[in-house]
Amino acid sequence: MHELILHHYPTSPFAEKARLMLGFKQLSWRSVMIPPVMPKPDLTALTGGYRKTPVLQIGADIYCDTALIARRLEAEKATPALFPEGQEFNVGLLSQWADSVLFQHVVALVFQPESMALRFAKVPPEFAKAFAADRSALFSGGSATRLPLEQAKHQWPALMGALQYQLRREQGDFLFGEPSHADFSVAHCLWFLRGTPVTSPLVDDYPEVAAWLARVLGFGHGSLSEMSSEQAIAVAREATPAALPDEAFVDPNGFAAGQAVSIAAVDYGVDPVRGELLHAGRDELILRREDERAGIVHVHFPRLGFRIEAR
Ligand SMILES: N[C@@H](CCC(=O)N[C@@H](CS)C(=O)NCC(=O)O)C(=O)O
Repeated sequence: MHELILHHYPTSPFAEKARLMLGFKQLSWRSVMIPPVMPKPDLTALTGGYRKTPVLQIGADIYCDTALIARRLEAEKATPALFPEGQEFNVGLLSQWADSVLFQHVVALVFQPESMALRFAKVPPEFAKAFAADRSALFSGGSATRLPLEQAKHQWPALMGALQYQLRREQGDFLFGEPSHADFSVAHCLWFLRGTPVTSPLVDDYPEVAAWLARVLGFGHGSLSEMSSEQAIAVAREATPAALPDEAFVDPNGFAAGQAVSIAAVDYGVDPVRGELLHAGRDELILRREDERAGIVHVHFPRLGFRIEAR
């Protein structure tokens, strides 16, 4: 059995979502620190070009995007469930809304000048400059657009009001009563806002939401120990990728198993990953690639939000 290895950095909200899901399931994992900006040569040796944070590695299998990481953690340890029975559709929809719509609002709010001045108060000015250039490159070529700050501020009461209303009505302490992937998808966005006193009132002014957030953050991060990025690459090189899922290959656009393709996110961070398409299941795509440092790896992507192109 291979260890769970999370490639991440402390201030990443999507990484916080993954860390909290690991904590919720009380899993043990290895923590590999990655740079918050490009280049990330040790990460892309594993992913083949995907640069977003976080990435989960299990031996020679590399999982991109927290929507897929959530499913992989569920397969690793079924209980407590991230997708409670009967709530799978609601949980999936709310998570998708949080990771796109809610997150887009949060990015506009966090990146406002007063909040960034505090966030970057202790970093060298060169880093702040490199960070701004990196994030503008991150958004180039994708479908995601930046929400203007005024619009994000204007819409915020409607988003938080809806959350507050849902929490008041639900029997239980979480968005759908019992905890689910949806709680972690909303929580990481609000955790990000808590980063400075400029944006924290956007959460703390809503008492039911703040109390719920404390419960979600209370799951913690599970038990972790550090690993270097070189060690993680060695783990991949020495491992054999897991057997493919026992599920029909479905591709409505006519891509076939074994075809040379590239797979990329659609919204932002659209760097393509090239390889051989091994699997196209209902929710997951798997690409085989060979890397001179990491050896043969299988890179896994969610179907939703990613596209396949012929090479
Ligand atoms: N849909 C992705 C979004 C991940 C994402 O946007 N992560 C941010 C950090 S929170 C990122 O990659 N920023 C650029 C970087 O870390 O290089 C997921 O669910 O994992």
